[in-house]
Amino acid sequence: MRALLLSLILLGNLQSGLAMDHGGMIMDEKGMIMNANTDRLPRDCPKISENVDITIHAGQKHALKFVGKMFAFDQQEWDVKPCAKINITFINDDQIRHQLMIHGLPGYLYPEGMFHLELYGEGQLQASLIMPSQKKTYLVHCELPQHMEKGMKAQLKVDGGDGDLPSIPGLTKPVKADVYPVNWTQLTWSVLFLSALLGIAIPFLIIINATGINNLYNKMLSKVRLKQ
Ligand SMILES: [Cu+2]
Repeated sequence: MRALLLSLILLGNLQSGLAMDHGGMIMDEKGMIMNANTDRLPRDCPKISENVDITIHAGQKHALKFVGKMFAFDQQEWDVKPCAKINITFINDDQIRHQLMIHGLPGYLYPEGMFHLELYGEGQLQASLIMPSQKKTYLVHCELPQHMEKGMKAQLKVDGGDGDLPSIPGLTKPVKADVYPVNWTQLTWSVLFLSALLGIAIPFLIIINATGINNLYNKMLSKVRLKQ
């Protein structure tokens, strides 16, 4: 019984310490890699044209430069040659979960046309993929709820791409821009009127007071001079 218990504990420890491979998916306690491809060539590629090392950071601090955004990658666009092998180092700078997903890849190499990296918190992982030769723009994003909408969206171009995707922070305009309408009530009109009134009155009051103080100072000065 004790031996059985020991072997169960040992097996549990082994499993938690090792990455598990489920088909195209490799996962451990820190993250997941799905559909990585280091050597299978796309049908339209006779050979790998170039090896590109790309480091991609994900996190809230990378969104600070974009107004109204909360999450972002540190870069929003990459351009590679047809049939390039991309070696990605994905770094999550946040304590929360982030993904790096590339969509629109050929399904015979990447099931559901997708390459997917995921980190459950701060950390990093590495994986490669080989791009087809077609001149195309691929969507790169984090699919967690509201992460793409809040800025975690980018594009990967092969051979200059076949256009730009909308709503890439700092790069392209949204299809439908956000609008923030004001609900004009009596209260908002009153606040606006009062603010305008104060804006006009305060500089006048400062000028009048400054003249008054100046006059008083001059009077005192002349009295002192007279006494002398
Ligand atoms: Cu995310």
